[in-house]
Amino acid sequence: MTQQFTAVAHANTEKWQQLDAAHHLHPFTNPKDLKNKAARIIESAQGIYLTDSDGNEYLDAMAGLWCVNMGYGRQEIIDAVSAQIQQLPYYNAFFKTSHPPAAELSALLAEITPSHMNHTFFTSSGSEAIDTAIRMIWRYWDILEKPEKRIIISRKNAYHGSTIAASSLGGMEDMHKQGGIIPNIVHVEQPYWFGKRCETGADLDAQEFGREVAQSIADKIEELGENCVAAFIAEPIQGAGGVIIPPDSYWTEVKKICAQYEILFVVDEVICGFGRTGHWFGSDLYDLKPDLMPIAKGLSSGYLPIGGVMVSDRIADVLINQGGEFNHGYTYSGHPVCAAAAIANIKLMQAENIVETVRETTAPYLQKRLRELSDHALVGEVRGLGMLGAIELVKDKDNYIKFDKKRGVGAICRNHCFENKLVMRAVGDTMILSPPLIIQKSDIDTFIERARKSLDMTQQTLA
Ligand code: PXG
Repeated sequence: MTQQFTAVAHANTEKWQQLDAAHHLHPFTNPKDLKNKAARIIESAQGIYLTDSDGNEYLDAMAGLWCVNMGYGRQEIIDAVSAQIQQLPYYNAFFKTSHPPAAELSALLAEITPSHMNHTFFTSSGSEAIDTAIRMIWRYWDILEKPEKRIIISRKNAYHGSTIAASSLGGMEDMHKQGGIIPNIVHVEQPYWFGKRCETGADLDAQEFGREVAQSIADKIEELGENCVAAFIAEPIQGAGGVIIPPDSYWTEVKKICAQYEILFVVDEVICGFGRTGHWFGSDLYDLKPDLMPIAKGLSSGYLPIGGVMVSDRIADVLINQGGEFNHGYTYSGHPVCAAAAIANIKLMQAENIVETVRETTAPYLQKRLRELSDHALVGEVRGLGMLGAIELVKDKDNYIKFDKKRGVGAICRNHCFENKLVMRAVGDTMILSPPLIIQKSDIDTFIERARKSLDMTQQTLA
């Protein structure tokens, strides 16, 4: 029986892989590599586990792509989506119309986001939210008759999405190489202490480094001229950049700089929002008081595509009372079915007190167990906060020496993770994790066991 099942499963796997290889262009993938090595076909999922078309079960320590915060198969979200799609599958928010899900979700977001943020502009993704934020920033300064304020300062190695504007705003060089960047975007240093420590070989004080990197923002504003700078954008903790947790001194200093200069402060909460750090938003954790706050991913736990920009009262007042029409919007802004998924997701988070559970119970346990991996010969640093973590793989941990990038050590480790039924992502040689917020202590034990085994196998492969 089992043998028969496996044979059928394999036949299906091959069928999907062939169709996929013949017709599907994948995001951030070398298509030639994928042609030679067939895609893994994920067919179903429950809780924090994924099942592929051969029946293998993987612990998903990435929550999909940092988004399935409440886990897979949540009936409350499925039911809400199903009811809404029958009631009203689509209507728009243009031309002075609205619908109950968009109205209810915007009110719910006003309740859970920082108290000075009470308005949302809806989008279908994080990238669209970033584009919307850029257009809002420029609109804001135009309304205030300061059209020369155009430049947005972002950080190297930041990821803010893949549209032309969002990839420009991001600091990923490999993306910039393919098509350049739009004007009026500049990048400053990221607060990546471990990277700098390895790069310079110098014994670097983390707090001093945090202050220096923050100061580079002020220096850049001075260099460009305050009258030309429109905004500074940053994630509370850089996610796709490698889970970069700044030294405490960094945000203390950046907050002072943002208050000192006449610029808008945009906090990208696409990954850190909705409980990921053990707080509703990364802005709550660091008390950031953003002017604009792009959101997506965890807003609907990834069940349906929805994002948005939260707008502070100060900015909303200008846009609403002085601005006139904002010539911007998407067909699917506030899509009723996506909004229904987001409402059900947020209500589920509230009903299960998931943010408190993460903060007080499961995240401290994850972080404690994660740090046990520091004793491994390959591990140069373990860092983490809330349900975010990073494991730096290095050649010589005592002397802070990284591997040659060409060896692809992170990719080797990620492949061993798959063999051990674990999904972790590699950013260069940094293994990163962002599990569903519903992960239990026993699952965390399983994660650590599989992660250590994968590290051992990586070490053997490299020997
Ligand atoms: N801001 C941040 C901070 C993000 O992480 C976006 C904006 C764009 O969101 P959309 O919904 O347009 O993808 C993101 C997205 C990865 C990975 O491999 C990360 C993201 C997307 C895809 C892959 O870590 N983050």
